[in-house]
Amino acid sequence: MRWDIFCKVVDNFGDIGVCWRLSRQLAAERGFAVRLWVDNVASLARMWPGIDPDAAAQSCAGVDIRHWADSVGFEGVLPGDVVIEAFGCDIPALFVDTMLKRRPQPAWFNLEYLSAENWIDSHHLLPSPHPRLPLVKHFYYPGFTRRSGGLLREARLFDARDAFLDDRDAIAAWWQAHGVTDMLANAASESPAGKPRRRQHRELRVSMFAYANPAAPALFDAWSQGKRLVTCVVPEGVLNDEINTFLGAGVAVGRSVLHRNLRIVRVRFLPQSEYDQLLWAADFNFVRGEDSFVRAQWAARPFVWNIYPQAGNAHEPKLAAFVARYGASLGPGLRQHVARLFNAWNGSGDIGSAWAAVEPLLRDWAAGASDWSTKLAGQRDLASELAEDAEKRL
Ligand code: TRH
Repeated sequence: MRWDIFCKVVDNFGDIGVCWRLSRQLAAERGFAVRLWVDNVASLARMWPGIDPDAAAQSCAGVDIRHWADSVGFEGVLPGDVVIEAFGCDIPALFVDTMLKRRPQPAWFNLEYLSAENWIDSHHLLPSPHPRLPLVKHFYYPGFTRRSGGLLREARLFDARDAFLDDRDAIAAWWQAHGVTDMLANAASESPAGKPRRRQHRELRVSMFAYANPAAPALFDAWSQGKRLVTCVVPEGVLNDEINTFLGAGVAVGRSVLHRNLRIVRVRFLPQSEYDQLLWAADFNFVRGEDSFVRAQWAARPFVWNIYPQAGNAHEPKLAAFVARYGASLGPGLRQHVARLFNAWNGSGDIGSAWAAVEPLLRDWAAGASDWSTKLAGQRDLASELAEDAEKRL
């Protein structure tokens, strides 16, 4: 099958992050010819090495990438068998006209944003007739239930994750390559008694990807005053103001700053596949938006989600729906503390005390996160569901 996937980068990296991941998977696992139209190739180039931000057309990872510039007229462009309009991005009128003439007509989907809310199930695959033309597109809702469109998950993802996690040398090399040195090993060997540190004083490694977040300096403060060393790895461009507020200065890429018991390490913005490795290697992940939020769940580690803030607090029911669904799979003693932490990180409640309450439970949470990941993987993945549904419509 030939696919056309259209993506407009509204802001941030999630729109193109999702479209790129879907495109790569359809090409690699199903052998489909995928043409990805994106209006901002530069943001794709930041998350995948070897992509030329200025090229009008190029091929990478088996995907035909096209710059969807205003000047692209779409005359003579033949639509594929399947057309994906990501996140309601409005595909070009001329392209839609050509879709009408094509036989069979392409299967046309609007790929929607992910939500854990219940209404997703009844809206998934609902038809949306074109206002002028005899063409129908269908809403495609990713989600956490079998009745939804599922979540993006590559066929070999868990194998890759587990192979990485089984290889201690690979993990150590990964940290080293990203400027995270083993401070506690040094500290133990230098200590006069020469004794290894007690277990509860072990270092905690955290990755942090978040929106501008007033809770961040307070959490940094709590960590810096805690008993155990926290290493917080923050990608380039993330939480600049918050780090400045806390330290009184920024941290340059490739550098780290130790403040009492908190070490902040600034890494470059990683390629998408390396970002997965960060999520796997860390003990705890802070993620945001849509794609990193899903990847943290496949990483099977405890995590906190910074939801994309929407006008009129429209994101609040979405956050509550996920917290309820996720919490239901964790033990009763844990779920209230996890909910408190999610809420505090999203602006409601005190982050320092929320962290203090959950920290002793991190082992239980790690076990719960692993169960959650396994349970979710029992659902079919989004690319497979989508491909199957498209085939039925052709
Ligand atoms: O960048 P985001 O905030 O994107 C958001 C969401 O999609 C949101 O729902 C949408 O409305 C808004 O954009 C417009 O967060 P998200 O979804 O996690 O996307 C980040 C992408 O960047 C994801 O594919 C992972 C990738 N990434 C890297 O490749 N390297 C990195 O170092 C980091 C931190 C992320």
